[in-house]
Amino acid sequence: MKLYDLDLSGNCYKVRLFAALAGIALERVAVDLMGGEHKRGPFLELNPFGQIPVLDDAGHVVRDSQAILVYLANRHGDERWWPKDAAGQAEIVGWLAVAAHEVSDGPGRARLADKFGFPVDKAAAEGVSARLLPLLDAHFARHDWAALGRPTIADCALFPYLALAHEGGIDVTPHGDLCRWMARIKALPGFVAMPGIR
Ligand SMILES: N[C@@H](CCC(=O)N[C@@H](CS)C(=O)NCC(=O)O)C(=O)O
Repeated sequence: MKLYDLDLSGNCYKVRLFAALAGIALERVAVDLMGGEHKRGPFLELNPFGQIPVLDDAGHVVRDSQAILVYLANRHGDERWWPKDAAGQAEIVGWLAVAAHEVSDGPGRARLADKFGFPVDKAAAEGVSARLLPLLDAHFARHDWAALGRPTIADCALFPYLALAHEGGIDVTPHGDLCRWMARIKALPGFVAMPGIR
C-alpha cells in the first residue's frame, strides 16, 4: 500500500500514526509540495483536489486523511479501532469531523501561518482554537480517549494538529486534561512522532 506523503504534514501523520499503532505496513511516496507536484497531472489523477495524503491500495485510491483512517481500520485493522455497530461508528465519525474542521481551522491553520508563512487569517484560527481547547479539555476530564473508552482512529485524527499547536503559537499547556490525553497517546505501543512533536 502506497501513502502519498510529506514528513511535515499533520494530515499525512494521522495516517502514519494509525498505521504504526495498528501494525499496518505502508510504502511512503514523498510528494514535492513546495515544487507544486500535487497540482500537476499525474497527482491530480489520484486526487483532483490536489491534496495529500492519498492512499493507493493495489489501485484502489482513497483521498482525505479521515477517509483513509476509516478505510485502513476497516480493511486492515480490527474492531478495537473501528467498531461494527452504528452507535460506535457515529461517535467516531463525530470526532473525525472535529479533526477535519475545528482542529484544522484552529491549531492547524495557525501553524500554516507561523511555520510556513501562508497568508491565512491567524486571528480567526486563534479564535477557533480558543473555543475548541476548553471543549476538548472538558471532554478529556471525563474520558481517557476521544470515543468508546479506548484508543480509536478518532484519537489518531485529533492528535497531530493539537500536538503541533505550539508551532502555530497556540498554547495547550493550560489545558491539563487535554495534555494528559496527548501523553496517553504518546505512551501507546508503536507510537511514532513527526517533526515538531515533543
Ligand atoms: N481534508 C484533507 C485536507 C488535506 C490537506 O489539507 N492537505 C495539505 C497538506 S497537510 C495539502 O495537501 N495542502 C496543499 C493544498 O491544499 O494545496 C485531509 O484531511 O486529508
